[in-house]
Amino acid sequence: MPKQPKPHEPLVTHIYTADPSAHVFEGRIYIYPSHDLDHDGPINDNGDQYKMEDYHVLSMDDLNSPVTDHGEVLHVKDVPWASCQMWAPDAAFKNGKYYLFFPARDHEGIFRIGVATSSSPAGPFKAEEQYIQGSFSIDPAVFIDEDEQAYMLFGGLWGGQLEKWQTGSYVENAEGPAPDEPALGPRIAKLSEDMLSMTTEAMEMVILDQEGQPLTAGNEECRYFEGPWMHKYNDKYYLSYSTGSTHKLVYAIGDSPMGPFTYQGTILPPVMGWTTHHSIVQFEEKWYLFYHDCSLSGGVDYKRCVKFAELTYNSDGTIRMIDPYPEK
Ligand code: FUB
Repeated sequence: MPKQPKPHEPLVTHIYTADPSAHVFEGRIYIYPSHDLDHDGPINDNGDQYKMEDYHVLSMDDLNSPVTDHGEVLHVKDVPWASCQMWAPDAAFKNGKYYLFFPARDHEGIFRIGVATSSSPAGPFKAEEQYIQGSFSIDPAVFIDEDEQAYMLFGGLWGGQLEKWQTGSYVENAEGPAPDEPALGPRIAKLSEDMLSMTTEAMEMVILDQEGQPLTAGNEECRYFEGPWMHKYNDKYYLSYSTGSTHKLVYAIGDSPMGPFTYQGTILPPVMGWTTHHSIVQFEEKWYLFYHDCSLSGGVDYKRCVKFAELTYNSDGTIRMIDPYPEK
C-alpha cells in the first residue's frame, strides 16, 4: 500500500526522484520528476553523475492521499535524437493532449529540448523524431497564460551548457560573463499552437536588482543558474529559479512573461545536496512548493528525493521563505 505523503518528507522511497514539475490535471496532482539512478562514473560540478535514462510520473488525489507511481513513461532508447542524460522535465496540457518537455544530450553531446505526447497525464509518452528546432540547454518549464499562449522557459549554466550559446550558436569553449558583467538569464520562447515548435527565437529574460540594475554574474546569491519556473499570482508573473553555486531557490516578479523581472528574495534556503530545483502549483485554495534534497540517499551519488511544502504569500505578494527542515 503506498504511503501517505507528508510535507518535507520524501514523496516516494522506492525510486530516487528529482526536479519535480507539479501540475493539476483532471482535478488531481501530477508530478513529473527526473529519475536518479545508481552510477559508477565521475561525480563533478557538470552533473556527470546524473546519467538519467527515463521518466516516471507520480500522482496524488490531493496532498493527503497516497502517491501512485505510474511507472516508466518514456525511455531515452525511444527518443531518436537523444543519447543520454534525461534531465529535468515539465508537462503541459493543451488541445486535449498532454505534452512532456524534456532535455537530453543529442548524439553530438549537445543538450537540446524535446517533446513527447500522450492522451493521458500519466503517460506513456511518445517522443517526436527531432528535438524542438532552436532549443538548447536544459530545464524546460512551460507556462500557459490566461490567453492560452504557451511559453517555454529554459537554460542552465555549467553542465547545462547555457554559456556556450551566448552568440546564438554553440561554441564549445565559451566562458560565462566576467563577475561585474550582467549575468546570463534564462531563455524564453513562445510555443506554437500545437506545442511542438517555437514560434519565436529564444529571448534572454532580464532580472534586475531592486535598484533596476541587471544582476551581475558575480552576484551568485541572486543570479540565475538553472531550473526556471513561472507562475502567476494576482496578475503578476513570478519567475523562480535555482542559484546553483549558492544552492538557493529565489524569485523575481514582472508584469509580463517576457520580463523584465525584479529580484525579490529567497523561497527556500539550501537543502542537503548540491542541486536545488522546484515547481510551484496551486491546488484548490492553497499553493505548494515541490522541491528535492538528498536526504533519502544520505547524499550517496547525490541521488535526490522529491518533497513538498505549503507556500504562502505576504499581503504585498512577496513569498514567505520556507524552512526545509522544520522542527517536528
Ligand atoms: O537533474 C539533473 C539536473 O540537476 C537538472 O536538470 C538541474 O536542474 C539539476 O537539478
